[in-house]
Amino acid sequence: AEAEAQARFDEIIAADSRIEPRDWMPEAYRKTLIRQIAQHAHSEIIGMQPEGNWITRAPSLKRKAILLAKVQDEAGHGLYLYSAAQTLGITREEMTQQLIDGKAKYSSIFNYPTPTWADMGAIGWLVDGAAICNQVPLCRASYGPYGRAMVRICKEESFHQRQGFEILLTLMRGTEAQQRMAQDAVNRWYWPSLMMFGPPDDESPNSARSTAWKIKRFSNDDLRQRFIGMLVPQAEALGVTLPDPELRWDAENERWHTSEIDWSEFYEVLAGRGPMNAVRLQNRRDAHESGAWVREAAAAYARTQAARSDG
Ligand code: FAQ
Repeated sequence: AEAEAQARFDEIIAADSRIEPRDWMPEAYRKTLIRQIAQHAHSEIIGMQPEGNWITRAPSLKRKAILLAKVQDEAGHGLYLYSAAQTLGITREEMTQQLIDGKAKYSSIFNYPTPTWADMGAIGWLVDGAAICNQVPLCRASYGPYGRAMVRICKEESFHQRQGFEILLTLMRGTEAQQRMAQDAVNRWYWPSLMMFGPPDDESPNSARSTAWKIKRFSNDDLRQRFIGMLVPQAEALGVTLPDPELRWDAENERWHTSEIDWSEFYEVLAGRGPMNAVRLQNRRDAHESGAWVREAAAAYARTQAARSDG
């Protein structure tokens, strides 16, 4: 029976069709999806902090309303993604516990500080830009609930990217000090945004299987290349410089030639030693503790409602 179920699974994958929660799936496929979707959800939730830092200090009412809406979208993405992971048999409580215990990964990018308003522009342009490059192909991921969640998330991410670009454009059309602030933010976020795509292909242990299962459609390095290709004309339009003196189109090999990415920095951040790891995790723990009464009240309300409808 197991062999038959495996054959059926293989057929669905080969036909580019979708695996749904009630379908049989190999345990390793289930585990890899739980890993990736939970990490993705955690990234959205932790990812609210760097920008949350500027909500009370946004330079105008309009900017504040836009930033609030964006950070709320991130919360929404986190919740969809936790729900998608739950269809695979893990609970929201387990995932939350793993995050606050420091046992779960989330994107390296959210462990960098946001000292200036221009960081809101750079995050929208670079971080959401990288997120879109990575996530558009995930709309076709073989697991139904994940792929479908990605469709709406990508639409919202493109609004996020435009608003970041527009913040930087406004600063670049402003005073010299504003232009310097924009360029400085781009300098700080550029390399970490390239690291969002994950380690180089020859150091990416999960890629081969995830590609065979049609969770991943492009390699980490291919998506990184595509992202650089998207940035170059946009940087020109903005009038900012991408902080890589070696960056050029290599026509012979049909790829962008770049300086070496500092992978030791990436692995340090993954090991919990990035500039903001400890702060991000502590804030998440504090928020979880101070929200305990809400969870208790909601559970008590659910119990009384259930008791009433029984009677
Ligand atoms: N940070 O073998 P691979 C957002 C880990 S966007 C931390 O290549 P895989 C929107 C990886 O987990 C950000 N860890 O792994 C937003 C693995 O460790 P494990 C979230 C990383 O899975 C914008 C190990 O390295 N997006 O939140 C990173 O095949 C603005 C080996 O790597 C997603 O999560 C990293 N950058 O490929 C929100 C997208 N890269 O698990 C707020 C979905 C790699 O074996 C504000 N995820 N690692 O212990 C993916 O597409 C994939 O998981 C990759 C990694 C491409 C990230």
